[in-house]
Order: sequence, then C-alpha cells, then structure tokens
Amino acid sequence: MTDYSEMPEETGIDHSLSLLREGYLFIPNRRHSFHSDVFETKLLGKRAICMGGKDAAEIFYDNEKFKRHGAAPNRVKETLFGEKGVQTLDGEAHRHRKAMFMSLMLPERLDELADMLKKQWEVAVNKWKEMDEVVFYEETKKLLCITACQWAGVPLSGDELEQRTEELSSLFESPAAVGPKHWKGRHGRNAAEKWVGELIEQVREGELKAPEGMALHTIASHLDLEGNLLDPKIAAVEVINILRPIIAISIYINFLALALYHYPEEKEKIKSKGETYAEMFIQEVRRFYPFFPAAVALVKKDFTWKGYEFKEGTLTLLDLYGTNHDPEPWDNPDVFHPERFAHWDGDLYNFIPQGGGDYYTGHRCAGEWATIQVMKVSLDFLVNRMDYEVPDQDLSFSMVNMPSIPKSKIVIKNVKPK
Ligand code: HEM
Ligand code: MYR
Repeated sequence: MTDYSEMPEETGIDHSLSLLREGYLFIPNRRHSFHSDVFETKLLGKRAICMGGKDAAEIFYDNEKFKRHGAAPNRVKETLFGEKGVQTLDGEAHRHRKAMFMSLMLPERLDELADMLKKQWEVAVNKWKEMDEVVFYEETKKLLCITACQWAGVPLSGDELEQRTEELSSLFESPAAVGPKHWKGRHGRNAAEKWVGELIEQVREGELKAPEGMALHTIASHLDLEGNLLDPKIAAVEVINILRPIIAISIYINFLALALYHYPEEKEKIKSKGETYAEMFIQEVRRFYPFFPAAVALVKKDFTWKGYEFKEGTLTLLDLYGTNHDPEPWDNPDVFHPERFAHWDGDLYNFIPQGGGDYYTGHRCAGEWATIQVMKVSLDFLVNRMDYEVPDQDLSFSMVNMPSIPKSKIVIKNVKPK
C-alpha cells in the first residue's frame, strides 16, 4: 500500500491551447470540475501541476519546496520578465537582490511617488479638458510613464514619451498574446534594454547624474554577493522591473474607473466615508478584476502534500485570480463589495493579486505598496478632482485575454478639473 494518492489529472497530449482559450478561468474551471485545489495537466509539452487556494499558496511560497530558476516560459522571459532578473533568483542571491528592491519602497519614497503622480494628474486633467475624447487607458499609461521615470531618476524628454510608453507597455501587453502583438513585446524588450543599459553605463562613468536613493542610481551601484556591480544588461532588466510595472498600474486605474461607472453608488460612499473606505474600494478592485493570472515555479525537491506527490522539476502554476475568488473566505466572490475588506484578516495567502507570502524572503510583488499608493492618488482624482462623462461604448472586459483591459480602453468626454 502507498501513503499517497493519485493527483486528479487532465488527460490528453497538451493543454496549452486551452490555457490560451480559457485565460483567467483555465485553473478555476478545472479546480471546480475536479473538485480539487490541485490537479495535473500538460502545458508546453510537459507535465504541470496547477493549484489554488490559501493552503496551496502557502506551500507555493515555501522556499524549501519551490524554486524560480528555469520556471518562466520563454515567451514570458522574452517580454515581461527579461533574463536573470529578481524573478528568476533563489536562495541568498534572491534575498540580496530583493532587499535592494525593497530599499526603494521606504515610506518617504512612496510619499514622493504620490506627490510626483499628483502633479502629473493635474497636468493631464488640464490637457484632457481641451480634448474632444480621451482614451483613458492610453492617457494613463503616458501619465504613469512620466511619473515612473521621474521617480526612478530616469531622464525622459517630451519627444521620447510616446515611444518609451509604447515599448514599456508592450512588455506587459504581450506575454500571452500571439502574432504581431507578441512580437511587439519582444522588440519592446530589446529596445528598452538597450536604452536603459546605456543609461546604466552613463551613470557608472559619471556622464549622467542619477539622484541617490532613486532606482537608477541604486541599481547602477548595487553590488552582488561577491561584491561586483551587476552586468549592465541585468541592471537594465532590474530598472525595467521598476518602470514597466508602474505603467501597468494603468490597468488597475482603468478598473477603478470601470467600477465607479458600474457601481455609481460607490462614488458617493468614497466621498462621504473617507480614506478607510477608499482603501477598501481599492482592495476590492484588486481582488475582483482579473490581472496577473498565475505565478509559476518548479518543484525544488520531491515532497508529498495532502497525500499527493510533487516530483522535483515539475512546472507548477499558482492560481492568483481564482484564489481571490474562492468562496472561502470570499462570500459571494463574484459580487463587487468593498465592505468585505472591513472583516478581512490580512492573511498573507488568501488575497494574492500581486502574489503571497513575505516580501523579503519570497517573491511577493516588491511594488504592492507603491501600487496601492498610485491607486489612492488616482481614485482621489477620479472621484474628487475631476468631472467627466462616459459615452456609450463597449466597456466589456475579457476573461480570456491576459492582461484584460476594457474593450474600448475607456473613452471619456467633457473632462473638467474640480
Ligand atoms: C512580482 C503583480 C506592480 C515590482 C510580482 C508578482 C506579481 C506581481 C503577481 C509575482 C509574484 C510571484 O512570483 O510569486 C503585480 C501587479 C501589479 C504590480 C498586478 C500592478 C500593476 C508592481 C510595481 C512594481 C513591481 C508597481 C515596482 C515598482 C515587482 C517586482 C517583482 C514583482 C520587482 C519580483 C519580486 C520577486 O521576484 O521577488 N508582481 N505587480 N510590481 N513585482 Fe509586481
Ligand atoms: C508587471 O509588469 O510586472 C505587472 C503586471 C503584469 C501583468 C501581465 C499579465 C499577463 C501575464 C501573463 C503570463 C504570466 C505567467 C507568469
């Protein structure tokens, strides 16, 4: 007799196509139909384990059980992540690099980010009031690109803005796309690494003055565990790991605007109930809407969990979207209900839009606090500092395309500063 059981298994040669076809619901659909938080399938020609829920998240973030080196598929490394960045490191090397990222997230630096962003919002709203129609997604990406570069100490001239915004946003718009949209992301990565790599060299040679404490300076002068500067290409990957995701917050800002449109009573509550309610609204936007579908890792060494065998080297996906929609602890998970956060216990594994576990020892998103800060400033503008109209348009968002962005990219009109 064995002391382990067979993991529920999806039969067939390969299910990568179903993953592209079902998007955010690929793992939740199977967790539901197998009646199991863990199942086996085949992805990219290999056996893969998919899992979700709080308990699964807890083992996924156990550094003894899972590692990241070699886990990310090529199409993700060649667009979103780049090579040899913090996402691909394990053990001491990861802790050391991650500490550098977290040193950029001190409260006073996050306040500076908020101040810089407020100024850019003011400039943007004043520009939008002169425009017949504003494509909100495109405009918020530019506004965040200016802010991200300023906050990171990266010089950006007015004529470069469109090009750099396009390149950096192609990195998160393309990893799961096929055809020209995917290739745009690969070109975007080459162009962005060339641009930022040259800035790193200029900072090191003293030709460009980067302010201390800002990402460009910190990363250009960071020493690895052996006391060496990072290879300029890797340093560029890490600076891009700051710039790109700040621009990606535009997706959450679009979901803030969409939620205000679909649940107009929320606007009044945010106005009357103050900051605590605004924070709950932001958390609910991050829980409710689809964004980062799953995190990936490899089994580090054989282990058994809940009677199932996990074999060394097996590709494993953690269902981020589905975990945020589990009926336990999320009552009526598909209802938008910010008040639910008044009772949330702050658990590190049951609410994981940006990953779970510990920031310093694990791979949880280094920019989660920055994301919330940026969303707070943006929500304040949407609710209290501007009036605008939302004309008829297709505001649906896909549960298949990753990342999911409202179809019309949210067109707004008659923008007026308040
Ligand atoms: C990692 C989501 C914004 C920097 C991650 C992970 C997710 C995530 C799911 C991986 C967790 C894992 O592998 O277990 C998001 C989303 C964002 C966002 C949805 C909203 C736009 C940011 C921002 C920054 C940032 C604003 C920086 C300013 C990073 C870094 C990592 C990371 C450096 C790698 C951490 C590590 O491997 O240790 N993010 N993120 N992210 N994020 Fe974010
Ligand atoms: C970032 O730029 O790091 C933050 C947001 C990126 C979201 C990208 C969503 C689509 C990714 C699909 C593949 C992910 C598999 C690991």
